[in-house]
Amino acid sequence: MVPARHLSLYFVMGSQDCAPPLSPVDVLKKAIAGGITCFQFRDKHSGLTMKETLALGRALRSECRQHHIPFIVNDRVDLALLLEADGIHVGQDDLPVEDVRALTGDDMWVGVSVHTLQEAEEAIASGADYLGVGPMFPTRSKSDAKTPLGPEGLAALCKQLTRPIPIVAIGGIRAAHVPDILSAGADGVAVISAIASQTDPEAAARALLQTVETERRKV
Ligand code: 3NM
Repeated sequence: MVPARHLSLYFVMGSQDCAPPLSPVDVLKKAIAGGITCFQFRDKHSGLTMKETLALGRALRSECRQHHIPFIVNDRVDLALLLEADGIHVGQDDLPVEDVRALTGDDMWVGVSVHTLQEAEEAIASGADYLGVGPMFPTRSKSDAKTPLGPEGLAALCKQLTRPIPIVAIGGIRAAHVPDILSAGADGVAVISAIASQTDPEAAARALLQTVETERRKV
């Protein structure tokens, strides 16, 4: 299992999420300065070649290593291995958790995206280390996002889970949503645009983290 504290402010990003003048490395540096607790490299439909993706991954990985931020790779076991990632995150249409583990061994965390209670139970049974539950709200960062669950849907899912597991909520999340999401049962929030699309990603990350920490004391 992933220690829940790493999920407090989970930043997801790839080159498709950043706009000039800031490069993905610039954005990550600022997000780290603002206090993110985990980073997921998710380069999708960005137009980068595999070689370029690997080079970018290496640069981002190096930033995370320098600052002791867990580095997770989205979908791709090959990239996760090459980048010596701390974890890999898979969706419902990606490799099953057991097959990911057969390739990565037991040391790499495996996170799974789920949208329903059944998917969550299956992911737990297959040995997932944490769940990403979403989308919470409408999002422009994922073209095939499902119907938003809202904090109510998340609360219902968390309440019915038969075994506990660290949970991070994702999808359209802004600082104002954090109280409802944490009281619904999530350990933290995962965001793309609430940090990557902001003119000041560092300030955006800092404000999000502060809200998570303030709410955590109340829950
Ligand atoms: N996964 P933003 S929603 C990567 O529902 C991702 O599983 C989702 O981006 C899911 O914070 C999403 O900009 C996009 O809304 C999150």
